Amino acid sequence: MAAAKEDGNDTLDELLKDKARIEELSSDEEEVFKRGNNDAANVGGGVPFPGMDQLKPKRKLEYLPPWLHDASINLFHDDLETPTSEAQQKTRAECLPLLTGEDTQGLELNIYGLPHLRRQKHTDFLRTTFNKLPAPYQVVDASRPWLFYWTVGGLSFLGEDVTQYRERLIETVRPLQNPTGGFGGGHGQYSHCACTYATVLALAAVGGLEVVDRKAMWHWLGTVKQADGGFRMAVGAEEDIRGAYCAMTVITLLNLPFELPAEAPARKAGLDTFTDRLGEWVGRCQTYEGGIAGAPNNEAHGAYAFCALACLSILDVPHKSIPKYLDVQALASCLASLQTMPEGGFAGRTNKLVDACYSHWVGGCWALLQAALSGGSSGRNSVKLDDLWSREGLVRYLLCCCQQPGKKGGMRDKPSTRPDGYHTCYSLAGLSAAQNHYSYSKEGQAVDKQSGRLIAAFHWTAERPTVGEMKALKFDEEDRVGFVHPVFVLPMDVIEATRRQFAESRL
Ligand code: FPP
Ligand code: K
Ligand code: ZN
Repeated sequence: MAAAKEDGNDTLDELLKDKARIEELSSDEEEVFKRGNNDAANVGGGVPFPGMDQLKPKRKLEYLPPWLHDASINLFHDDLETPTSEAQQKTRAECLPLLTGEDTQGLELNIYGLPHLRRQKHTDFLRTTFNKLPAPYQVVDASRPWLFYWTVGGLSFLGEDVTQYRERLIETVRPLQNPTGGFGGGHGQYSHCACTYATVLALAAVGGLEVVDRKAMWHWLGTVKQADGGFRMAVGAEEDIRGAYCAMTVITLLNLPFELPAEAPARKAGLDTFTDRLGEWVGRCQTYEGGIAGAPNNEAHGAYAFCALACLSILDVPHKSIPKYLDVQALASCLASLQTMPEGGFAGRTNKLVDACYSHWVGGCWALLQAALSGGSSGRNSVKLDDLWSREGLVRYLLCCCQQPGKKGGMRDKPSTRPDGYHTCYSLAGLSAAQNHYSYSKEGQAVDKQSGRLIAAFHWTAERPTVGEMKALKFDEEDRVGFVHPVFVLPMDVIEATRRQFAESRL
């Protein structure tokens, strides 16, 4: 290949003259390329982005994906200016120099010019989220278990041993557990599905689940199950899809009976189990856009798509439950449209901005959809969902735009925001989804015949990328995040240990 100059400082014009390179491009790419040079405004869609024409990629052109070859082109520019379009242009402007290498932020780069994963810095950052927190964190006082999960989850994705936090975490969450079952966000607070989910995951990560009162948990979950099949977040609180996913996760990981307790109010409406009418209720959350809303008739949001797909993947084997209750094609096309250009990450909803946390909430959906469409056949070659989204785009967004440079580390929503535990945890989970392959085993069963446990979600396998795939996505083995369970969002080995821990447990 007629490569760009070795010093990597070629201007865009010099690179454009590289005829040999242009000849290697597909005709579409070539079209975009030429538009940049000629009368861009006359060609449908491609208009130069104001202020961006000065941008000079420092990285070799061959290492830039086609959509970044000419950063002055804005393929999706619309002349109508609104607060939404202004916010998008601002985001585009803050991301482009980091994506192209115009601004490397002083990060250490790999041979493709992409930043390495700052493993040690992110580890150090996550550890500080276990220290005394600054005053603004007061607003998350009722979400303390989330802070525990994001920290130990994120650390474990980075390959850290988090069992050192076992005793401390057990003693911290003990007062959050209510004698009537479940965990609240703080001492004296009502039990809540999200806090309970986060506590159970954090405890699983450190190997401390024996502190959970399983019997009380089962009774409490019976009080939030609704007659229409869904779950409330707490007694008397809103019913939404987070509740369904959180409750089903807790039931499965702790091996609680899936029959409802005798006193559960939903029994009066004729329900017998936690799973009754659940799939139908999840199906009602799918909207006209194809995406999933938090509850029937609400706006679709990518984060709820993950909750729906993961919940259905607990209910039954994904190739049965997902197509049974959802229009998979419509959902896949809706989620594909959430990957933003030119940033490469995902937005949470139509016409909103890219945000690193959706790397997990949306990026994590692909493995579940893949399993839904693969009909129980494992492996990467069955149905090619990879054609619907760009792993390369997501990896580049996370490594270039979302790593906090300098001393601090941690990962952030987008360059203009500050890193936090939530975005660090879910950026790493999303990076793992983009870098690795997850598939559902052919032999997957919904229910264990002997114990009656819901085991559909325990049949996932993970595979590392090949050397060729890592080259194509332009990251090195040292930048690879470990295997994150596609349904429970903890390391795969933690989920296997949890499955085994409760395999023989009865109430
Ligand atoms: C909008 O916020 C965000 C939502 C409506 C939903 C967020 C839900 C989650 C992140 C997942 C919860 C899952 C569990 C398991 C508890 P916004 O308007 O600030 O963001 P946006 O502009 O990106 O939509
Ligand atoms: K957001
Ligand atoms: Zn976010």
